Amino acid sequence: MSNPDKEPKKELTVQQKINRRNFISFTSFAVLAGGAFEGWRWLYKSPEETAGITAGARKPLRRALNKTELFFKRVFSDNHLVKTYPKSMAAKHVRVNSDIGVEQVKKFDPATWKLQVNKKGGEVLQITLQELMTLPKTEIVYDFKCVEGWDQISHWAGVKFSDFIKHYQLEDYAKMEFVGMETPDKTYFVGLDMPSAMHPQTLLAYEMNDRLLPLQNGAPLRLIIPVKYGIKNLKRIGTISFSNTRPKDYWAQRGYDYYSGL
Ligand SMILES: Nc1nc2c(c(=O)[nH]1)N[C@H]1C(S)=C(S)[C@@H](COP(=O)(O)O)O[C@H]1N2
Ligand SMILES: [Mo]
Repeated sequence: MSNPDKEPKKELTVQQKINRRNFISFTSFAVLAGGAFEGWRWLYKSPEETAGITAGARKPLRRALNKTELFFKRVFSDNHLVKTYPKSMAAKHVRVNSDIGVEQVKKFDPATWKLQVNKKGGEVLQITLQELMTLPKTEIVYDFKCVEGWDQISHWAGVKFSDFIKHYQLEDYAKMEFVGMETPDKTYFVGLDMPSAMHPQTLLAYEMNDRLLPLQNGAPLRLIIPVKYGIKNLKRIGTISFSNTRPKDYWAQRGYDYYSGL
């Protein structure tokens, strides 16, 4: 004879199981929904990033944006070449746009200028223009684009940044994430992601239209980085440095996109 107490007890256990499952699914749903809401509130309430290189986004959002940016950089930066044109299409009168750090034409003496490359341990490599001109020369004719809405096909020549890295045995530095460049007076400065700096069309340019650069266009040496908008094409390079953190960038500090790629 079976124990009469056992049957109802077993049924209760089944009922309990059902109850427990209901409880689990409802609470999980509530927890997830609550989590989503809390996540949104957390993002909404979290502090804004420190204004500097970039500004205006919540800190966690900026972290996510940086990740996304990195993803697209990896997908698009490698080996895509900017369209080039025949020399005959290059503008004879090249625009002179903005002149921060290059305005003092009289005070600046291109003859005594040397490119400074900051190395580890405070060591500074000093390179003259004459020395740079002994390296292989690369030319490019491409459509230079300014964020202000103009573009112009222009002709430049100089040393490929990647050739420069090889020649001065800076390969270890090129393994870092960023390059920073500034004018000798440090009033204009740009930060570049390494893949764009090492892009085969990026030049340390000293010529425009087959002549040495005019001062207003960046003599003695300027950056020509066709994968970026004009703002990144620093005129009159004073110093080059390497880092794994974003170097300061003049226009990014003023709200423009740090990457500023085309
Ligand atoms: N030192 C320095 N480099 C600079 C700038 C500047 O103000 N100072 N302006 C940038 C911008 S916004 C553009 S569009 C190009 C213009 O180059 P260009 O004067 O040779 O046409 O230089 C870039 N490099
Ligand atoms: Mo520009």
